[in-house]
Amino acid sequence: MARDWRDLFIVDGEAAAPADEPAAAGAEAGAPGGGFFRRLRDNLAKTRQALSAEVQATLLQGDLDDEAWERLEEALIYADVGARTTADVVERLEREAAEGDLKGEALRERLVELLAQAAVPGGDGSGPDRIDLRARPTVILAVGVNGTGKTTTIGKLAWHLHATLGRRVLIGAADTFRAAAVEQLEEWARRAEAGFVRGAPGADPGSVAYDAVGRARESDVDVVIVDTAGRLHTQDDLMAELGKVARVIDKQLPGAPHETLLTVDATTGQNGLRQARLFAEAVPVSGIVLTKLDGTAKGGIALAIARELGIPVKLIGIGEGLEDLRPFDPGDFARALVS
Ligand SMILES: Nc1nc2c(ncn2[C@@H]2O[C@H](COP(=O)(O)OP(=O)(O)O)[C@@H](O)[C@H]2O)c(=O)[nH]1
Ligand SMILES: [Mg+2]
Repeated sequence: MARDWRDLFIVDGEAAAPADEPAAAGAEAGAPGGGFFRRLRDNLAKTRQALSAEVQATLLQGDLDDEAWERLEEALIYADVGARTTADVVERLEREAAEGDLKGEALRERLVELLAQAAVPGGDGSGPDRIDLRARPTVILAVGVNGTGKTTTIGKLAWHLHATLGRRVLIGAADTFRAAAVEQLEEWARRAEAGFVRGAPGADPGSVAYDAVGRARESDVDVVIVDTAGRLHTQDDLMAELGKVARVIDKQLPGAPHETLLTVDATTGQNGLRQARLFAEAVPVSGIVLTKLDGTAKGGIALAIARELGIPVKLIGIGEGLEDLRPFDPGDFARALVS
C-alpha cells in the first residue's frame, strides 16, 4: 500500500511486489505526509460525521437487525461508495457479525478494514497499486476529461519526481487543442524544473508525443509525462485519438507508455465513475488520480472506482499547490471516511 512517495514508486534494485504493511495497520501519528492526512480528514469531515453517526446508532447501539444494515448501506451509498461496493462490504460485515464474535468497536474497525480492502483491486492488498519507474525513460500518459485536473496533476507529479526522487523529467504537451493549455503546462514544467516539448498550434497530438519520447531517449531523461486533450465529443473520437497517441509512443519506445493515469474529479461522484469507464475502454488505464478531494467531494468514489473498474487509485489531489498531491493510502482513506 502506498503511503509516501517512495512507497508509490518502484525504483531500480527493488522487487516489483509491494512489500509493506496491510492497509489497516494504524500508523496515523508521525506517518509521512501527516499534515496531508489531517487536511484530507478535515475535507472528508462531513462524510465522516454522517457515516460515524450511522455506525454509532446502528452498529454500536442499536439492534443489528435488517433495518440497521439497510441504514448503513444507505449511508455508504450516500457517501459515493457505490452500490456494488457497498453491498459487498455490508454483506461481509453482516455475515461476520452474525457468526458471532464481532461487536462494538471491533465492528467499526472491521468496517474500516473492509473499506480499505475494497479500495484496492483484488481486495487483498496485493494489487498493482504502484508506479514502476525502472524503464529508462519511463513514459506516463495522462488522460481524462478537461477540467478534471490533468495538467495540474502532471505539474505536481513532475515536481515530486524531481524534488523527492531526483528524477530528470520531461513533459510533452500533446493537448494541442488550446494554446492556453500548452502555456499552462509549460509554466508547470518550469516550476518542476522539467524539460518541455510542444508542437505547433493544432499539431497532431501523436507527433508531439512521439517527439517528446524521442527527445527523452536522446537526452537521458528518466521520466516523460505526456498530457493529452480531454475532449469527449464521442467515444469513437476519444478512442481514435488516445489510441493513436499510445500507439505512436509504443512505436518510438516499444512497451511504452508504461503507465496510463486517468484523472477523475472526485466532486463529480458517480458521473466520474462513468467517465472513468469510458476512458478505460479507450486506453488501458493503469491507475487513477482522484482530484479535488478538497472540494465538496464525499470521498467514497475512491472505493467505488477501485472495486467497480478494477483500477487502483494511485494518487489523490487535495488542492492546487505543488504539495497537494499524494500517493493514495487505502487504510488512511477508509479511516478518514469512517472513524
Ligand atoms: N481544489 C482543487 N482544484 C484542483 C485540483 N486539481 C486541479 N484543480 C483545479 O482544477 C482546474 C482544472 O485543472 P487542469 O489541470 O487545468 O485540468 P485539465 O483540463 O484536466 O488539464 C484548475 O483550476 C486547477 O487548479 C485539486 O486537487 N483541488
Ligand atoms: Mg489540461
